[in-house]
Amino acid sequence: MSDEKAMDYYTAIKKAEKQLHRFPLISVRNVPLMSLIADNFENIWAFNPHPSDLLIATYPKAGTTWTQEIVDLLQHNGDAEACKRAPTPVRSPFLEICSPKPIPSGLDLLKNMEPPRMIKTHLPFQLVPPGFWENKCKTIYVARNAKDNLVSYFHFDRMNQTQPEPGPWDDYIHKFMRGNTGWGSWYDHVKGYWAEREKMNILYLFYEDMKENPRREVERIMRYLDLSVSDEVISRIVELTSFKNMKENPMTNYSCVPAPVFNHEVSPFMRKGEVGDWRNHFTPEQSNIFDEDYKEKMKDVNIPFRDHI
Ligand code: PPS
Repeated sequence: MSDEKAMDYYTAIKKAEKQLHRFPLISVRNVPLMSLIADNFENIWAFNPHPSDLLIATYPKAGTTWTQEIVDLLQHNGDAEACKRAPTPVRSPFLEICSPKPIPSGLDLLKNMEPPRMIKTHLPFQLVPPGFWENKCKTIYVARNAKDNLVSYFHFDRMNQTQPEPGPWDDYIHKFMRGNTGWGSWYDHVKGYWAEREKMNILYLFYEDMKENPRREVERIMRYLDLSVSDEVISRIVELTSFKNMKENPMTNYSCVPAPVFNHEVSPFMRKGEVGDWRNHFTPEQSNIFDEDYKEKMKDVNIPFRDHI
């Protein structure tokens, strides 16, 4: 079953090969989105989730896949085989993603799934379809410190052949600071969900906390979802969702998305999975410029980000 589903997805991408290229970004309410998403935004906005659906929201590269796997395992009492029924983007559709046919869009996949569904989005808070808040859907937001998030996004934009070219590293830093990357400003994104977390009952997690103490964070997710699994199952989930295991697992490592979408030879989807890799990329001067700008942009909030643990 799982091989079949992975193969459907893989084959659809191969079939769409000629229509795939690096799509430009188009502004939707001042947020730059991949043109295919921008063109279909009305349908995305109109999506009406079921109250039992769960939303996993992140700025790109903040720990989405990791959280999706933890949630799926929690919902299946740590059953690794059950969670190998299909690759991540089939088990947990990406709400706004649109691709040339025959690749199914996020909405296509959702249409054929019964609630409760686990839905991924990178949309900033103000662009999330209002049905999620009207129906009081549970929402997990994962945030990652700006510098590591930027580094991960830079490598992803190199390997993802449907996103704009990242260009040289130094230019990319400025692009990120200006909010000129897909899904817009990291600063506005993390602040948008932070401001709404209490009112909308959003579980706001940090990638660094998950790295520091995965067990504690898996337990937090479990409580938020009103689930209860044994200590032994928690230990198993922590092990199954280690970076090493997820990198080797074909259902979580995005090998289901081949070139010409993801060119894993340029940079693997499961790249390093570390906190502090930014130190291997930023020069001291780039770091100072970034920090000055960061202070200014983040002066109105106190979100406890850590760029090392
Ligand atoms: S996406 O494309 O936005 O859905 O990507 P996303 O899953 O949010 O982020 C990918 C980064 O998360 C790392 N990752 C992990 N880190 C630690 N442990 C586990 N289990 C794990 N799974 C994925 C992945 O390696 C990317 O980060 P970088 O820094 O590029 O390695």
